[in-house]
Amino acid sequence: MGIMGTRAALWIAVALFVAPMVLAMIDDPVQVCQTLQPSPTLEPFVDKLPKLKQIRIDHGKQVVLGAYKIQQKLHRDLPPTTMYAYGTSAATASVPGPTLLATSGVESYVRWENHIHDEYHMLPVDKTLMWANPSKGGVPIVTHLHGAECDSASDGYPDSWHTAKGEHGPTFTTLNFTYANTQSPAMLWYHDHAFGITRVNVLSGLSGFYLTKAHSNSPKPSWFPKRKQELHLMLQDKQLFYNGSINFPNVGDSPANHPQWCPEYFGDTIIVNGKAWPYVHVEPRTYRLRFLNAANARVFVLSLDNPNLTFTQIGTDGGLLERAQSLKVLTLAPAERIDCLVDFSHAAGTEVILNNTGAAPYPSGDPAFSPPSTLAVMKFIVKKKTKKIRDAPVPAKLRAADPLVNTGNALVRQLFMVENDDADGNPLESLLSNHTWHDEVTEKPELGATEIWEFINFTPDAHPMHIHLIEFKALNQQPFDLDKWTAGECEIFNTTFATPGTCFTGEPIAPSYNQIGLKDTILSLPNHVTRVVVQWKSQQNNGKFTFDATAGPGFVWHCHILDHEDNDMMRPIKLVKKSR
Ligand SMILES: *[C@@H]1O[C@H](CO)[C@@H](O)[C@H](O)[C@H]1NC(C)=O
Ligand SMILES: *[C@@H]1O[C@H](CO)[C@@H](O)[C@H](O)[C@H]1NC(C)=O
Ligand SMILES: *[C@@H]1O[C@H](CO)[C@@H](O)[C@H](O)[C@H]1NC(C)=O
Ligand SMILES: *[C@@H]1O[C@H](CO)[C@@H](O)[C@H](O)[C@H]1NC(C)=O
Ligand SMILES: *[C@@H]1O[C@H](CO)[C@@H](O)[C@H](O)[C@H]1NC(C)=O
Ligand SMILES: *[C@@H]1O[C@H](CO)[C@@H](O)[C@H](O)[C@H]1NC(C)=O
Ligand SMILES: [Cu+2]
Repeated sequence: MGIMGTRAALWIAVALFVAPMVLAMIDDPVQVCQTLQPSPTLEPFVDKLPKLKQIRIDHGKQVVLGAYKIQQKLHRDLPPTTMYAYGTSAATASVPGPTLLATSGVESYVRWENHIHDEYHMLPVDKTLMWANPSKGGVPIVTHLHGAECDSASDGYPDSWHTAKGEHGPTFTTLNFTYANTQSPAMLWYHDHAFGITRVNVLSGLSGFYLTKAHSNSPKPSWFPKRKQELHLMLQDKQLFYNGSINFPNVGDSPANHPQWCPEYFGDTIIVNGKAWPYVHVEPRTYRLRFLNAANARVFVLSLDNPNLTFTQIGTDGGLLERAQSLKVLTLAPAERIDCLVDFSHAAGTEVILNNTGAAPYPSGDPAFSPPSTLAVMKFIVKKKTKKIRDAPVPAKLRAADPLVNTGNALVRQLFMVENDDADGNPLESLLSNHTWHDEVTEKPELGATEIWEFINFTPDAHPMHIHLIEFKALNQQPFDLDKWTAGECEIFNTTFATPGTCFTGEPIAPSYNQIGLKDTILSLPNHVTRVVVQWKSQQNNGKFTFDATAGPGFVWHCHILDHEDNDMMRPIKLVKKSR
């Protein structure tokens, strides 16, 4: 894998010679996994960063949102792109969908409707994978609020999908979702989670931001930048046809087994809030940048091309960090969020590019998936300094430290990741602990229990592991010798570093800078065991969920590389009542 196909090379050659006619060119209908025809060459930084619509949902009344088929211009020089999008009507639906504004501790009610009337999905759907497969056709969807504490009927369980024709999956009960909002104030996001087609539904546009702000009885810290200086940035990558359509492979790596499925989808065009490489004007002062990686598979490693600027990270998936950390790069895997401050006064009157140097796949990297176009994300145009603006300094301590968790009696779950190949060595599937989605439920935590989950990564790729319902915290990570383990020369299960015959090559080490804080998604590196502490309780109400978390179809844990999740790298979770 990895060498560019001759077809792709030819297209580059053609594109170079007839650049002015680029948009009149004809697209190749056959798109092979990993050798997609390059997108048209587009000038970066010509589109303004779109302002996202906001909808308050903290007033106790139900808000109705639908999924619609829309046309959206992703770039000045590109014809409109057909997308699936969330909104309150077909006319107002957009990618990203509207930003939903909730308040911590205040329930909100959203009815999620499906108004996509296509008989077939606009992107290729591989019917050999596990998938919703509605008998009457249509595009199944079910919306998941990523990072939320909510009952399982409102969690977007994959089998709770529904189509515009009213057909639905076996665990479907309602379109009317209730969000408890008992998670800490944080930036969550909603996105489709339909069984086996999440990768094509999210790539088509079905995602949006969901902000939970602190309740008014816990005032906003004075050092928070004002609303006007807060940007929500959804990062994605797409491959596009000359006619503007999304290019998703229709010939897979192992076509005899999976005609269309590819192990990871990487696009050469970077999209922020629905525009390719946008720009934004900023004042020479401190901004709060809240990043979300909503890509299928690409890990972004972000940096600013002005050495005077530093990211001050203040939060992650589940809310504020205990202490801020100063960083020159941010590593952001699919579904992760980073909340940070950047003081643009140190770059007044200049233009600053937000770069990406993340290897794709991460961390090994194949240059074919990181063409020069993927090195830039967006541009900040910083105004000249006219008057002195004094932004409040960030305190060293952002919030009270979390109480220490006693893991003495914690149940330890040893969970491992494998990638299986076909006879020719082409990727076939990715599994969790050797189980497929349909195997019996093995993760049945007791309500209120504290557990240690060990993600043992036997693959060459990093996997962003996501657990629904709760936020967890990284405990440590520990390197091991994969070659020795693969050769059967050592043991990893139930061993410690001190055990003779162990595969570990070192003591447990501290979590990486991108693993700290309250997380719902954590990048589990190859050749490492990543240990996290999971507490099956609410972040409010003394740990008691405001709903019965043991009721309904349950929850899931999975890899957030969407192409993995759709091909069996997802498992059910069924909470059970405390046994005594
Ligand atoms: C765009 O081009 C692709 C590739 O040829 C084709 O499959 C698709 O139908 C076209 N889309 C539109 C809207 O014309
Ligand atoms: C769901 O919401 C719709 C629209 O508000 C309402 O008509 C319907 O009765 C609700 N269904 C249930 C089961 O609450
Ligand atoms: C960095 O800051 C220094 C001091 O304010 C300034 O002289 C220099 O031009 C800045 N560099 C850039 C690249 O903006
Ligand atoms: C950042 O992006 C710009 C614009 O594409 C590019 O010229 C520059 O080389 C990139 N820098 C890095 C470190 O990738
Ligand atoms: C060792 O670990 C495996 C995998 O988690 C588990 O099934 C088994 O029960 C463990 N054995 C012992 C002796 O703890
Ligand atoms: C997973 O299953 C494969 C095929 O059945 C087997 O060869 C392998 O040993 C299993 N891996 C583990 C860690 O149990
Ligand atoms: Cu994965």
